Amino acid sequence: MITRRKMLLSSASALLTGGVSILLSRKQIEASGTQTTTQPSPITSPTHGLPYTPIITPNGSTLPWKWDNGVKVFHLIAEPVKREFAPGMIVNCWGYNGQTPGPTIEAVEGDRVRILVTNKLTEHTTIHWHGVLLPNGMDGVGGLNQPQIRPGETYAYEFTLRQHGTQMYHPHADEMVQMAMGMEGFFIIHPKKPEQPRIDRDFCIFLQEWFVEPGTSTPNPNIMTDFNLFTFNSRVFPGTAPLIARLGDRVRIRIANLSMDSHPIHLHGYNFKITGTDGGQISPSAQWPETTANVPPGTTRDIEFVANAPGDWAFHCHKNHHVMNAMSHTVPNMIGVKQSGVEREIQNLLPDYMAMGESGMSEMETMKMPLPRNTLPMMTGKGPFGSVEMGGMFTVLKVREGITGYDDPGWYEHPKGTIAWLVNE
Ligand SMILES: [Cu+2]
Repeated sequence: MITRRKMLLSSASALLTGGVSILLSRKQIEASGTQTTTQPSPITSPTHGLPYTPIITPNGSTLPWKWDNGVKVFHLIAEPVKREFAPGMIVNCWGYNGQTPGPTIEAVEGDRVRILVTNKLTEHTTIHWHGVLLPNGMDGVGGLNQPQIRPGETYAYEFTLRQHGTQMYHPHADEMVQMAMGMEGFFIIHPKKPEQPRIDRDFCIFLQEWFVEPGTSTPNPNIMTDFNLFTFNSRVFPGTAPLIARLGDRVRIRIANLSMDSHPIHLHGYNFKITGTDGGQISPSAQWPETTANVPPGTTRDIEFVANAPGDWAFHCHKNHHVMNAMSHTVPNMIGVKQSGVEREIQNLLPDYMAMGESGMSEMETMKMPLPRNTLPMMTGKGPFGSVEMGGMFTVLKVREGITGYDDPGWYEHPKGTIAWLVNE
């Protein structure tokens, strides 16, 4: 027996040598406004004339950089951040440069990079460059490879990129707390030789899971298994940005996981190949077709396909509890239990009592129960045909013919006769 309140609380609980770039001519760099000196200024990276397709971080951004005598200089600031998981819920996280995940670092194989890390947290931190091949003293394990970066200090990491692929960055200090609070980011290294065929849309999505008690705002890092919020780039559906592609685009989605669980990420309407991991490229002869990419903790997976099927295609974790928002596993299983007449009788004793779950949980969507503050509905999201009844790790791949830009094109308009229909018997 549960009351509405109890249900909610327990449940609802470049390679630059001698100043000469082999990737970007000096003219290109200047034309793009990138600084070629050490002048302090807002960093703006070049976006034109690049030998690669710039990464798209949905609900996020790319970390700007500037040249300093042939070195690409980046600056990460570790700090507390307030992150809106979806409209109606703001979470007290930790991250970098005001974001979780931190901004995506993008560079090219052969680049020499210097990454400044300033600690604005209340405790020490470090950064480990996960999967990046580098000198041991740059590996960022606090106590093992370097002293801890204390609050207020700035450390510089500098190394030459000897590989390409989808890598990550994250703290290697008080890991249990710092990663559970959202400290992580992509470190993407493009190949020196431009890819053929060229990728048209290159997305990256970071997976994370959290426990935020309903009615509160701060993740509890002590939780080991029973998480209640599951995010793509620290957003839950319907707060996750759709992935937009033009019909015929070659699409790559890079997925990274630093959570405590594996996440089988499934794409509807397509099959794809897993083309890379944080260990590097997978040779074409070793790739096989898939519709779901399992992404274990501490790894990345790149998936690739040609967007040849127009529509609004679901893209989500296939663990059922990872596509809903905060709920509890202490909810009794009432499926198939006849509760008629029971509700009124119990309400005499417990006015808040609500019979529920008899025919499934989708009714949760329509119950409109009052929610604790800063708490999202368990399953929600409006589609063109009604509620999508999803939350958590869910977004939509929108493939359209003839679009001239990548703004959200709205819902798919199905050709006549291509929607499932109601049969009158
Ligand atoms: Cu999952």
